Amino acid sequence: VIELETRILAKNDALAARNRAWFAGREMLALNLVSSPGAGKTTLLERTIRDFAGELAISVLEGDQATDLDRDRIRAAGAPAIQLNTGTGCHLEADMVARGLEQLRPAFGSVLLIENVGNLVCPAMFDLGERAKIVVLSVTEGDDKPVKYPHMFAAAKLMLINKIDLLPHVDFGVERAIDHARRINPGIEAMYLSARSGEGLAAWYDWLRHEAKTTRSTLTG
Ligand SMILES: Nc1nc2c(ncn2[C@@H]2O[C@H](COP(=O)(O)OP(=O)(O)OP(=O)(O)O)[C@@H](O)[C@H]2O)c(=O)[nH]1
Ligand SMILES: [Mg+2]
Repeated sequence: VIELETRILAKNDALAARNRAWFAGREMLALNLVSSPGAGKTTLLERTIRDFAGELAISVLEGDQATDLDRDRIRAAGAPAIQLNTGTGCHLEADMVARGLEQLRPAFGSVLLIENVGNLVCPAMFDLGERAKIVVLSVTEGDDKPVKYPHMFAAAKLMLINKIDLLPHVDFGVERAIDHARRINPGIEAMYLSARSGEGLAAWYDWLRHEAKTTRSTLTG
């Protein structure tokens, strides 16, 4: 079993490297959004797409076991989107992303946001060729999640704590969650926001703008 797993991961890594080179050739920023089901990935994407209309060209690959529901939400928010259904699979793999890109045909210099299957475990192990993983943790899930699911928080560059509008109703310590995440990954960046109320979104938008800009300046020297 271990031998097979190692081979699957090695094959995926090779295909992810190909995606990464493809993004670099097109001066594209690609980000991989991961979280447990329902943390608010699609809601955050919808809002981000609407707020960046006319500023950044954003397109989306949507990963779900079943349905086109999230793809339709993203299209309604104004961005091109392709749905990838994994069936019994619990995560996206690099070859699915490559096939999705053939249909999506994202523009040169654009931003690709990949919403992974809702799952705090498996997507941590699969590189898709993205610049960074962004883990969304909502306040209804408990502030202990970073230490209980360490691989995901170790793999992420940024943690977005979502649904802070619900903080009065739950026992969630924002500082505690950040502490827990930094125990696993001392360098992880952290922000808290509400995709519903809009509170805290400005910091996320500045981060996204900065990443998009550095993608292009790194590549153009
Ligand atoms: N109160 C509150 N609800 C939110 C917020 N963000 C998302 N939600 C709600 O949380 C639920 C799940 O949101 P989605 O955006 O579908 O979550 P998701 O992570 O895309 O879910 P999957 O794709 O199934 O993994 C929906 O009912 C959203 O309206 C928020 O900031 N505050
Ligand atoms: Mg979703």
